[in-house]
Amino acid sequence: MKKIGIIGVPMDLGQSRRGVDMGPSAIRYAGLVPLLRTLKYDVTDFGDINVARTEEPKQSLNGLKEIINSSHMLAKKIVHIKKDGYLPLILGGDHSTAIGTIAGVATENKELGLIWYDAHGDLNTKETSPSGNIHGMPLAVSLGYGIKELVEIGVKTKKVSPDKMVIIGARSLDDGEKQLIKQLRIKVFTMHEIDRLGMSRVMEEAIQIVQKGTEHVHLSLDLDALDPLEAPGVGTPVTGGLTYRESHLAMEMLAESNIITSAEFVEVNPILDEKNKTAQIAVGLIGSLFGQKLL
Ligand code: NNH
Ligand code: MN
Ligand code: MN
Ligand code: MN
Repeated sequence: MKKIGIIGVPMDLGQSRRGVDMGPSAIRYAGLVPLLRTLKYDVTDFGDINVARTEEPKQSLNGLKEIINSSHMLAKKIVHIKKDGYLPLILGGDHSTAIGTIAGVATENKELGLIWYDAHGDLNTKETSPSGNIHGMPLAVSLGYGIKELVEIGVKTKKVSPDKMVIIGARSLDDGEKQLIKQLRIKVFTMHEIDRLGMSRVMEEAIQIVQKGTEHVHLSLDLDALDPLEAPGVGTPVTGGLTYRESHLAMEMLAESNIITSAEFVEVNPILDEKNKTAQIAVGLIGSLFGQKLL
């Protein structure tokens, strides 16, 4: 039986709206573990990473110290459960948690494929960020750009190569992010490409790109990739997003391709949600990712 290991990261210091630290609980309450068990997985919930609280007023890069610490803890925990044969499933928390997740799944000698499913690029550095929020930086950090203490977490500084990754669902990019995308030639399936080609074609192309020459592929799914009409419980909603159906199809195609070796679902904010709707969507998508089908 395949083993899945769940780790929660109650982190809300990477951005300025409180409540996303309750995301892991909300996803658990929406029935994650029982669902994965009905899908015949051996599931262990390893609980939450101990994220330090800070009551200081919000300022640019506030929470950096805490994010560095919890990213180290998360990466270490992931390495440990992987050794024990678990597929790591991480529940956020704001997207700064991806820094620790990717540091934990990246290995010294194997290339990591990466799918970044998000309304945003998360490709800012301290210099380009308009907000100073670290949750807008994790993809840049994983590519080796940005704050040194974050880039240096894990076995190597550059966890992902630009040619082994894709961004899906983008519709809000800052100037510095656009520049980095051009410079590194990152493949971005914006909402335009998804409208034009359809999610099915987009996923076929995405799967080709991320699995080429790699043995492990990580899915980083920010719930704000979905349209806020369907997934309102996120801190930085952007209109014109992906539907629940498109996202289900994307997860089902990943399940069929059998390439995903780790995943994270982030940015669920129960305070901004309507009756835990967004957490329920997260659980539905996780189900599809792990093979749930009607018949
Ligand atoms: N790009 C903006 C920033 O750097 C917003 C990032 N917000 C996100 N990213 N939710 O996924 O602050
Ligand atoms: Mn052990
Ligand atoms: Mn994000
Ligand atoms: Mn986002």
